[in-house]
Amino acid sequence: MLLMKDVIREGHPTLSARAKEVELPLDDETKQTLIEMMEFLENSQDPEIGEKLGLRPGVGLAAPQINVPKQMIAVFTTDEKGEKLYKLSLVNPKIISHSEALTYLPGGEGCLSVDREVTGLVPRYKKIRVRAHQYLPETDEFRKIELRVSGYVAIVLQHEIDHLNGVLFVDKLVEHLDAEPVVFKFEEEEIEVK
Ligand code: UDB
Ligand code: ZN
Repeated sequence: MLLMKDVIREGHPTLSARAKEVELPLDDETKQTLIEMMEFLENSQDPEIGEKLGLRPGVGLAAPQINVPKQMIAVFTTDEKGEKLYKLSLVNPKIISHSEALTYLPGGEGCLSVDREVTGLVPRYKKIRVRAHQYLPETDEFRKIELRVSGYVAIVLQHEIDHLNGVLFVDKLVEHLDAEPVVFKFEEEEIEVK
C-alpha cells in the first residue's frame, strides 16, 4: 500500500527527469504499481481511510512521484460540474493536440510532491486530446484510447503529464493570465445559497 512517505518531494532528482516510455505488454510488477497508484487516490479521498493513513486528498498521481521513472499516471476525479467520473490508469499518455485558449484554477495548483504554499497561477490548455494505453485492472486488459477533455479534467491530465516530463507546476507560475478560470459547480451552488 502506498502512503505519503512513498511520495517523493520537490528537490528529488526523479521529479525533474524525463520518465521512460513503458513497453507493452506490462510485467506484473508494473501492473501492480498502476493498481497501487489508483488505490492511493481512492484511499486518499475516503474521509475515514484518508485521515487514518494521513493522506492528502489526491486527484492524480504520476509514477515518478513514487520514484518509478515510467510514463504512467492515475487520475481519479469528477469534472468541474460533478457530472462525470474519470477513473483512468494510463500508460504512455501523449497530448496530441490542444486548444489555443488557456484556462487555470482560480486558487492556483498544489502538488502531492510540493509541501510549501505557493502563490501564482498555472496556465493550462483549455482543451486537450490525449492518446494513451488504458489499463483496465478488472479484466487485466489494455486498450488504446483517445480522450477529449476540457476544463478541470484537462488541467489534472496536463499536471500529471508534466510530471512525466520532469516539470512541476512551480516551474510554470505566472501572476496574471488572459484566460477564463475553471468554475466549479459546487462553488456556484454555495454562492447561490448565501
Ligand atoms: C492533488 N488535490 O491531488 F476540488 F475532492 C491536489 C493536492 C495536491 C491538493 C492533494 C486536489 O486538488 N484535490 C481535490 C480537489 C477538489 C476536490 C477534491 C480533491 N494534485 C495531484 C498531484 O499533485 N498530482 O501530481 C494536484 C492537482 C493540482 C492541479 C491538478 C492536480
Ligand atoms: Zn503533482
